[in-house]
Amino acid sequence: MLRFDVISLFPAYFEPLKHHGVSRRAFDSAQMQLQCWNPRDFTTDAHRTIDDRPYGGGPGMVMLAEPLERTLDAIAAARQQAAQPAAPVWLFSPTGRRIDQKLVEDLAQSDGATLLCARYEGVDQRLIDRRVDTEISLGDFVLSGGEIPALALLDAVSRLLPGVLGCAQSAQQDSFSSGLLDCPHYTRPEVLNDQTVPEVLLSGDHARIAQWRREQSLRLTLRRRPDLLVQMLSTQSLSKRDLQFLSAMGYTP
Ligand code: 4F9
Repeated sequence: MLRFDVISLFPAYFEPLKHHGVSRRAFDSAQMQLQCWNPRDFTTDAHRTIDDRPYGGGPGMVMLAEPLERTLDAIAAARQQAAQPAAPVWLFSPTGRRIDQKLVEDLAQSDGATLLCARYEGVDQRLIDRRVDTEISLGDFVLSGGEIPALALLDAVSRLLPGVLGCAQSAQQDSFSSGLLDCPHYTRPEVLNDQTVPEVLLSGDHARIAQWRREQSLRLTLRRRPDLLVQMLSTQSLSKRDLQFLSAMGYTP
């Protein structure tokens, strides 16, 4: 069972995940469990303070280490009480390592994680040094907090759990699962305004269709994400036929 403990000042963000779409099925089938923890509940002063001004001056506020530390202690105790194994603590931060499909796949095979969603300018570094195992990022942009990256990660994990997607194959055919970008898709009608469906997809020739899709994926990856091709070359994940196609496209590794 995948257990996630999410630390957030805005637990309401996480409710929709349990009630809608693909992720809902992961909760309904009890493959995934999510508990939210509000650090404000672990403050000790009358104002329930969770942040303060940064030492050294400058704009913004910094989240206090102590309420977060008590929250993390409560989570560790709750896991232990439920006889669930300890899990790593991840902090969402633009300075973290980029989240990719490999990280999502590994997480889906694990016991879960504690996800720390920070607000304001950040978290007291001493809390990070003591209690955070990994900092992870959704990309090179700044958000107002870690809630949305946490939702993205939880959604990505939920759809990999057995039976959660309508069709088990669809997860394997997505972008990145093969190391390449996904190919284009078409459905009815056969002619839309003046746009037709590629003839090969109507041919019923499954080998030709598979080859066309592979070539489309290679072409798109070459154009938009050549870095992914470099990665596939280094892991020898491209077939001789792939390499022939790419070199016909003018690609020289
Ligand atoms: C976290 C941005 C992860 C991108 C957290 C402000 C963040 C973020 N990926 N931005 N707080």
